[in-house]
Amino acid sequence: MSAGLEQAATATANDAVEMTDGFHLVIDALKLNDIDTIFGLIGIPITDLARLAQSEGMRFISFRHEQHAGNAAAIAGYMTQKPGICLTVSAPGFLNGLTALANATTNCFPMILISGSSEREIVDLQQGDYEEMDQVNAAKPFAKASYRINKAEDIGIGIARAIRSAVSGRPGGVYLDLPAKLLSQTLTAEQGKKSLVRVVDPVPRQIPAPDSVQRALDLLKGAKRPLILLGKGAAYAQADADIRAFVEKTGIPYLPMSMAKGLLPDTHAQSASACRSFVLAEADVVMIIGARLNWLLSHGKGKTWGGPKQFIQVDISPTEADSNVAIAAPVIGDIGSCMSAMLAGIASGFAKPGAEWTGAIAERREKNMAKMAATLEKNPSPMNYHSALRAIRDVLKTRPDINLVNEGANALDFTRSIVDQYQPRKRFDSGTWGIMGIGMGYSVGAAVVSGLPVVAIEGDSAFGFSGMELETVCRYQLPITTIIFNNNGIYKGSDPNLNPKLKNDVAVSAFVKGARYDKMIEAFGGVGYHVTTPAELSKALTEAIAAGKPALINAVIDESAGTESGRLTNLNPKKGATKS
Ligand code: ADP
Ligand code: TZD
Ligand code: MG
Repeated sequence: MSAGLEQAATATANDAVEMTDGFHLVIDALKLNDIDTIFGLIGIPITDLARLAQSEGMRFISFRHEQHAGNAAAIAGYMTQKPGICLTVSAPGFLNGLTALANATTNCFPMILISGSSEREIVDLQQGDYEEMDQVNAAKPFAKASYRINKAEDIGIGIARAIRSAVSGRPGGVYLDLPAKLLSQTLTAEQGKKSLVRVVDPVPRQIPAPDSVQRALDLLKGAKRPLILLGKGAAYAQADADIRAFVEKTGIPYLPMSMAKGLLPDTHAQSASACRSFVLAEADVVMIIGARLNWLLSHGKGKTWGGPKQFIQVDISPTEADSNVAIAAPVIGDIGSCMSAMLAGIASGFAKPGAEWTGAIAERREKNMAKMAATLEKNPSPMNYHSALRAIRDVLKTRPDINLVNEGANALDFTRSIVDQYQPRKRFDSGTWGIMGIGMGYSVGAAVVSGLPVVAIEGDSAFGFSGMELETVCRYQLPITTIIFNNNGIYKGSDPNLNPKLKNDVAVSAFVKGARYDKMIEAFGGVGYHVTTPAELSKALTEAIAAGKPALINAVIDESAGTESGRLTNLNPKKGATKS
């Protein structure tokens, strides 16, 4: 070839237009919006998407079941105010992730479930494609929004729309459908770059109306027995300093909902947790910040709430007010803006509640705490929830930065009331649904996002829902210590089989006796402990946290120590007159 021809050929090659495709655009769009981690499980048609994410510098945390990847994404969203991303395959993978999406929506956690989907024209004519399902419509009732992107040039705007939907206003779960064909569509790199969108101000402040703030303050100022109720919305809002300042400047006693524990340290002098029933029944004005009057608060009425009272509700959702009972003073806006307006409103002074109210609370609090301390000091054999949790509480006191994941029935209720939290957004539990199965997903999400240790306190039943993710924990060498409260079953392991003719069957609540969950983690190279006393538990937990490696402590608990449904006995329907 002559020198001239050679030059011409090179010029043509250089002129060849640089191309991009759907795979790259999805990753570029996520990265452009500062999303650096995907939780998921690969397969057709998203395997290469996951590979590309990893090779392009994102973290792809690969799970054994999509529900747990989804739960990890949801808790990441709660911790960071950025949507957690879960990536799954079509139909069954999508459905496995959908429980987590619904749970995120129910708990107001921002997440995006992204699933690959099969050929539209085959799915819509129901011609039996591989993993065929109309995922966009299936997701709708369970999500805040459900979208499909059909054209590569819409990937930028589609992802922007999903992000904004997940995090703005009341946060929740968003479904985003990516048909297989979309991923291989091509665009010129230049067109692609131009199509990407960086979301400006994804969580815009929503300033409360000044008259709503004044109305709330007037009500609060006139109260004789005021109470502040902090929910996980308050923890999510990351307005920690203003919330604390407001509580302390007003001197009003407060109650944290379970995931709001630690927003102010549980040891705070104004915490009324130790006399919850008393303050709920006796308060005359209750200011709710980022909590809903749902079943967890007896819907704001009935015996729990005692005499007549008036409510102030601080929330981002205008329709939350009056959802269960009349709200005298709704303050609608983001909690950061609301609390700074409320603080400004009391800058010139606030008369703290009288000694009659605070004194009565202090008296009950001391009495209940002394009673609890006496119960906790006992050392029954076998261990019960109290003695085991005393040991755990004392170890965790030395590491207030540790993330605590908690699920079960008795294992949940006792941990919530016995283990103190000292920092905000460190407690993640069964939440609004009372769901079992969040354990390992939340643990992985919390460990990955925070880079800090996680201790998961799990009922043996609760653990079973996500137990296979121990392999994930070990694979990524995450500093997660899982403690199993092993009472051989759901609520109790001691119930009898009600039909002795079925000799090999046990009670509906019972599991294999003396199961060695510690050996499960050993199968994946983690460290297992089997403990039967508080001293052994304390030693194992201290050692496991210090090692910063995957560990599981099988803590043997008296199989008859629990109560049916933990503290929710009243929610069990009663058997009718028919003989069972
Ligand atoms: P808990 O279970 O702790 O009682 P809920 O999940 O029931 O809490 O309630 C959380 C509430 O917080 C929801 O009503 C939600 O709209 C609200 N919320 C969430 N984020 C914010 C925010 N940034 N500003 C104001 N309200 C918020
Ligand atoms: N399935 C799902 C997804 N969520 C649920 N809440 C339940 C079933 C019902 N359930 C509870 O509400 S608690 C619980 C179940 C099965 C387990 C309780 O047993 P545990 O805890 O071993 O986890 P304790 O310490 O034995 O009470
Ligand atoms: Mg159990």
